[in-house]
Parts: sequence; structure tokens; C-alpha cells
Amino acid sequence: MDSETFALLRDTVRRFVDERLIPNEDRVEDEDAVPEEIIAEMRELGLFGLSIPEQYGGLGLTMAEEAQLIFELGRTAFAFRSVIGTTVGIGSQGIVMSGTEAQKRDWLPRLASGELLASFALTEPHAGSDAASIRTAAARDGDVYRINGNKRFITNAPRAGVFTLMARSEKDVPGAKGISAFIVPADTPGISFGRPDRKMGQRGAISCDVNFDDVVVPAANIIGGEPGRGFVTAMQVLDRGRIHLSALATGMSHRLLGMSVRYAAERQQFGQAIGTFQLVQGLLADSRVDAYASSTMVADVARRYDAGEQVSADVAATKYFTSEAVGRVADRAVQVHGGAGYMREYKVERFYRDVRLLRIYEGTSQIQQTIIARSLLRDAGLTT
Ligand code: COS
Repeated sequence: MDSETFALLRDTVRRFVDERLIPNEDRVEDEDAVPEEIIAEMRELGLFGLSIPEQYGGLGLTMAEEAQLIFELGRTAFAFRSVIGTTVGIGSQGIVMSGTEAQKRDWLPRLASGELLASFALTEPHAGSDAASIRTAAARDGDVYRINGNKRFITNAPRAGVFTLMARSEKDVPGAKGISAFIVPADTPGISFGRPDRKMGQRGAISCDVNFDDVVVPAANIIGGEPGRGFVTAMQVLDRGRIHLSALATGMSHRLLGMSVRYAAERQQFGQAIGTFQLVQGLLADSRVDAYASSTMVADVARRYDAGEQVSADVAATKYFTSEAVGRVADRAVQVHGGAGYMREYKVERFYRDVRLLRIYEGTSQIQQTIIARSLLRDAGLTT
């Protein structure tokens, strides 16, 4: 996309966030759902197809461009971004990065238009951080695979049209190399859903268990056509997803900083605005440092990702920093708001809970630290 067209798109998304999404935040909170008309507007704007190449009906944005739009969507309740998140990111990218031409032609146009939502099914009751230990089994039976197992915390599962599912297809191969990625249409018999998860925050974002009970898919549905490559696909998808989430965290850091500054300028105590007190200024300044450093890291790592550099460790560093940073910024925002910040009527209370998930999903902070440290030690010639 040329830079002028992109600038127009970014301005449109910015306006959409300010004029349509932010005013609907309370409604999402009350109804625990994103209104259908907003989802329709997101479709209209092409938001489901951000990361899907133009030849398959998407906008084909670079990671740097996608990050700028996700930054905008980060400035509002996360439930909105969550509607498109799995289709733009972890649900579709396996097909985009590793799919065969036929798989791309079959699935990507409908995902890009928002006709179908994609969902990413990796996590299981026994396999969270240790993703290579998944047990969901895919047993070869002639031209098909029979899938049995349970997946946990699967975002957008009940509204998904298709799952990118990680399962163990090579039962005698333990760990990462025994895993394949499958395209599983959501209407395949044998798929059932658990009750919606009741979460600390992020109301309106849906996740639940998904059970696969003798679900039959053609062998041709293995992403890329070759078994045993699913774990690497999952890791590559997560690299991209972690940049996306870092941009989301950064958007929310900036929103919370703006709310904190406004409140500090308006709220009077001891006869003056609390923003005139140096201890409050310290809170604002520290949040600005966190927000600015986050923006800079996201822009840098996204640009290097687009240039084809091997940036997994710096992606981990960015996800780690930006998600921890927004936690600090949210905590300071509550502090600046004082007693009011602890009350449900103020959005800082809600966002404080919402951002907590960023340090956990798509790899906890501790997993990001592990990725960073392993890379350092590997580069130093030490294998762990
Ligand atoms: N890109 C490409 N390939 C990658 C990769 C990446 N970012 N990360 C790992 N791989 C490859 C490795 O090169 C290795 O392949 P080879 O054996 O051919 O060299 C293979 O994948 C296994 O990697 P590794 O040995 O590092 O796997 P581990 O089991 O030690 O796990 C971590 C690595 C911990 C990083 C991984 O399990 C992880 O990211 N866990 C968190 C999972 C997660 O984010 N869950 C959230 C749920 S999804 S919302």
C-alpha cells in the first residue's frame, strides 16, 4: 500500500476509534459483547483483512503498518480489537506464512472479508507455556486424520468459522517435531464448546474450551501439506502476534497516560491542580517514559521484522517490555485518580484489570525472558 493511502487508512481508523469505539466502551462493558453493528463497520473498513495479502482480498499491510493500526485500536476497550485479533493474527497467519496455494485460495479471501473468523487452537489444559507438550491427537486414517482432544482459553472460538489447530500427528515423536497444524472448519461434526470463560477483565472478548471428539479432516488440511511442521508454524505465528500485542499494549499506555494527565490538570487539592505537585508529576513522567519507550521498541522491531531480520528475541523483549510497561502505567493511572481510580465508574479501574492479560497471553513475561536469555546464550556459543 502506498504511504498516502496508508495515511488515509490510519486516519480513518483513528477517527473510528475516537468516534465509534470509545463512545461504545460502556455498552460493551454492560452487555459483555461487541455490538453487531460495530462488527459490521469493522468489516466495512477492511479490518479483518489487514495482514492478508492483497491477492487474497486483504490489505496486505506490512508489520510496521499493522502495528500502527493496532496501536490505534489499543486506545480503546480491548474487546473491539479482539473481534478481529485472531483473524488478523494468530488464526490466519499459519495459512498466510506456511499454507499451500490451494489452502490460501480456499480460506484467505473469506477471512479477509470478515465473512469467516479464524481462531487459533494451541493451548490445552496441560499445555500452556510448554506448548510442545500438547496431547490433542491427530491419527492418520487413510486420506483423513481423526482428531481427539481438548483446547483451552480459545479466543473467538464460538464465533470462529475455522480453526488453526495444533495437534500431535506423529504419536511416536515426542515434543515439537510430532506436531502438525491443521485447518479445521468449525462446522465439522464432533466439535463442541465449553461455557464462556469468566475473566478478570476484557469484557466483551470471548474465549472458551473447545473439545474435539473424533473430528475428521482431510489429510490435505495439514498447513503446508507436510506433517511435523506445526510447532515451527506456531512459533512463527506467535512472533508476529507478539508484535501485534505489543502495539496494542502501547496504544493503551498512551490512552492511560492521556487520562492521567487530564485528571491531574483538572483535579484540585490543597487549592491547586494536583498536577502541580512534583510527586504527581513523577508518576506522569514515568508513564511517559514507559509509553515512549514502548512506541520506539514496537516501531523498531516491526521495521526489522519487515526487513526479514531474525528478530524473535527482540520481539520477545518488546512484548515483555510493553506489556509490563502498560501494567505500570495502569497502576500509576489508578494512583493519580486516587479513590476515584478504584471505582467502577472510572475507566482506569477497568483498564487496570484489562491490561493484566497482556503479561500472560501469547507467552508470559517469563517465557519472553526465557526466549531472550536463550538467544543470548546461544549467540555466546552456550546451548541450554
Ligand atoms: N521461529 C521459528 N522457529 C522456532 C521459533 C521461532 N520463533 N521458536 C522455536 N522455533 C523452533 C526451534 O528452532 C526448534 O526447531 P529445531 O529443533 O528444528 O531447531 C523448535 O521450534 C522447538 O523449539 P524449542 O526447542 O525452543 O522449543 P521449546 O519446547 O523449548 O519451547 C518456547 C520454546 C518456550 C519458546 C515455546 O514453547 C513458547 O513460546 N511457549 C509459549 C507458548 C505461548 O505463547 N502460548 C500462548 C498460547 S497461544 S495464545
